[in-house]
Amino acid sequence: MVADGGTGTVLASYGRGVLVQADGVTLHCALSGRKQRIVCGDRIVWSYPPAADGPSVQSLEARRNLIERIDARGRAEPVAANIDRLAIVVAPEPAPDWFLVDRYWAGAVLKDLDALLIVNKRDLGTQALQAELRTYRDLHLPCVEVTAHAGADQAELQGMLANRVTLLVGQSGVGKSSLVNALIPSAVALTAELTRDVEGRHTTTTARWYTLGAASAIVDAPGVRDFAPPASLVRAAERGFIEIHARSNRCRFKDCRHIEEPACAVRAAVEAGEIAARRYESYRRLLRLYEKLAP
Ligand SMILES: Nc1nc2c(ncn2[C@@H]2O[C@H](COP(=O)(O)OP(=O)(O)OP(=O)(O)O)[C@@H](O)[C@H]2O)c(=O)[nH]1
Ligand SMILES: [Mg+2]
Ligand SMILES: [Zn+2]
Repeated sequence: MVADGGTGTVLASYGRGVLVQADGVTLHCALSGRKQRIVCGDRIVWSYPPAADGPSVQSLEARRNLIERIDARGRAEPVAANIDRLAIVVAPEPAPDWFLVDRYWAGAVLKDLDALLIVNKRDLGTQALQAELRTYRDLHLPCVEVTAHAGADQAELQGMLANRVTLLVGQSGVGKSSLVNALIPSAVALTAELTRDVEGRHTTTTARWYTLGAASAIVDAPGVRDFAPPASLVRAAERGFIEIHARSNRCRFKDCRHIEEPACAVRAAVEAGEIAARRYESYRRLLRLYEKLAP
């Protein structure tokens, strides 16, 4: 007996419909009425309207948060909703883009999400990454080294992902979908081996929710290049860098951008080696990006 309505969680959102998990079953629901923008992680109310071909979404419950990325035209585009934590995935291969990692972390801080750095493909050797990992560990960003490949012990990662909804982000090819498959053997998330686009890469094209337990889930998002909060938050760049934000109240000017202002405590800290020069450069790049995008 199939229920004729209820609440559910959106596992994935396609152009014209959504995949919903409701009471242990998975349903395809059409979008009804006005154009609803529903994303992975949304909680919705669905029903079977009389005389309809199938179930449809009736309403959207209030979101705890909405994670957006910046699309190619600089506009915010929703990726997923109701997320607790951002897991930033890097690997020895492809070589990490640490500026992108900083940007993801800044995005998490600004959305009040916990953040976690997952170093995948440990089997390839992570020696070359240790200096940068040290920077993050010193800033108390949890870092865990794992491998998604068969037989690996995922207990530590599983423990870190428990009781939360975690969004996996990171460059294409670092192994986000492979991690999903390692953690949830029944998941069949599409990895580079299983599907390839015409250029032979970029396998995950839409965010997808995978339930891990009663209170935990992981969301596999496409390998996005820019994942940042909306452009209206120019001053936000600073808040996203915890060590820069912590020193900004010691700058002479309250609205110091830490670029060329005199008596800037942030630049002094960079010169003294208390703030990593590369993190400061990341901050400058993010600030420039926001200023370019700002209306
Ligand atoms: N050596 C090694 N290779 C891995 C590991 N995890 C994943 N890979 C390989 O890395 C490649 C990319 O993995 P995917 O899981 O598709 O990467 P993704 O991050 O989901 O990529 P996008 O969906 O494009 O964002 C595949 O060829 C995987 O087999 C690992 O732990 N070790
Ligand atoms: Mg993928
Ligand atoms: Zn300053």
